[in-house]
Amino acid sequence: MIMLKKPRHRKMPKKVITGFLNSTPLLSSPKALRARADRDGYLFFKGLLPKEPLMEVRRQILEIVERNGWIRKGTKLIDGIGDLDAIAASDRLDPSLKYIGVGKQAYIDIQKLELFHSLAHHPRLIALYRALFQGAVLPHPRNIARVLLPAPSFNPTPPHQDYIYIQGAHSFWTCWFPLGDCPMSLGGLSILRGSHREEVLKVKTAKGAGGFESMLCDMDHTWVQGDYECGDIITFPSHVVHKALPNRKPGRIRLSCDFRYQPARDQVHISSLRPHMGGVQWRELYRGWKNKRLKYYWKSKARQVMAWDSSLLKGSEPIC
Ligand SMILES: O=C(O)CCC(=O)C(=O)O
Ligand SMILES: [Fe+2]
Repeated sequence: MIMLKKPRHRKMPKKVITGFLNSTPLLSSPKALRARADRDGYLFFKGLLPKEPLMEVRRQILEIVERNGWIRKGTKLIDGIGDLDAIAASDRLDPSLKYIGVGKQAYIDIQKLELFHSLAHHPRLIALYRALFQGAVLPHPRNIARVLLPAPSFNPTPPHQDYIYIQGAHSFWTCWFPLGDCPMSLGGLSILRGSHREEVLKVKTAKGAGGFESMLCDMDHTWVQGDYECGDIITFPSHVVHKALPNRKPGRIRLSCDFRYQPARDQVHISSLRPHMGGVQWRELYRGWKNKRLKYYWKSKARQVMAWDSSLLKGSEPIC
């Protein structure tokens, strides 16, 4: 009789804790802040950003969503409640909904919002990264807005490291925050604590933003998840594994920003200096902006590199 070899089920991180450790009390002590980042691989700040501009960006984005017919009639715009039938119909026509949450043209309209991009330059964020990098900060101009309509084809972002998508320097950090309150049930970001010490991990193809999932074999780290209120941010270095929780609120749209920052002294890949998702040039996005300092600020700061390791984005056979 032939004995079939049993597949080895190797351990995947299973431990989960709820509640992010608030690092706000350490803001005045850069050394302690860096020590905590070094220990945990993430920093969460309660109420770092003022709510007003975040809620205004939320409103401006939802206006675009409404113009596309995706808001349920008779609901308050600011609540962000989707028209499920209209969304499902668009979903069949425009594959962008699966990847970026909204249709391509709607996303370009969102990318044109000056206030959205201005958030990345908030003095509190710049001061935070200056303290972490101990030097000048380059905010990447390729800012990402996620407007996750409850489309049938939509899947939550799988566990991944941002380095594979951004490259350039390993020293960049991601900053994620919701536009509005984001309880766990709406699908906020969850972090694999301690994964900042991992190398760049192998990936396999997966559903959800990015299209690849990190293979987390034999890892003993703990997932940290929690509720976010408008104004809270979470930030982490480029090797940290993170994922989105599923959105369990029927019809609710999850809105969030993700921005990237790196020491200005390090190199940056050219793709980080282009508008997110392409299809448009900065010249067009910048049209009508009032604050000149938000436009092309990166040109004089960024040390560009071209090298891109495409092997990091090749799905391998699952090995665990
Ligand atoms: O918001 C999400 O679902 C994913 C965000 C993310 O992966 C990031 O901020 O790097
Ligand atoms: Fe990410």
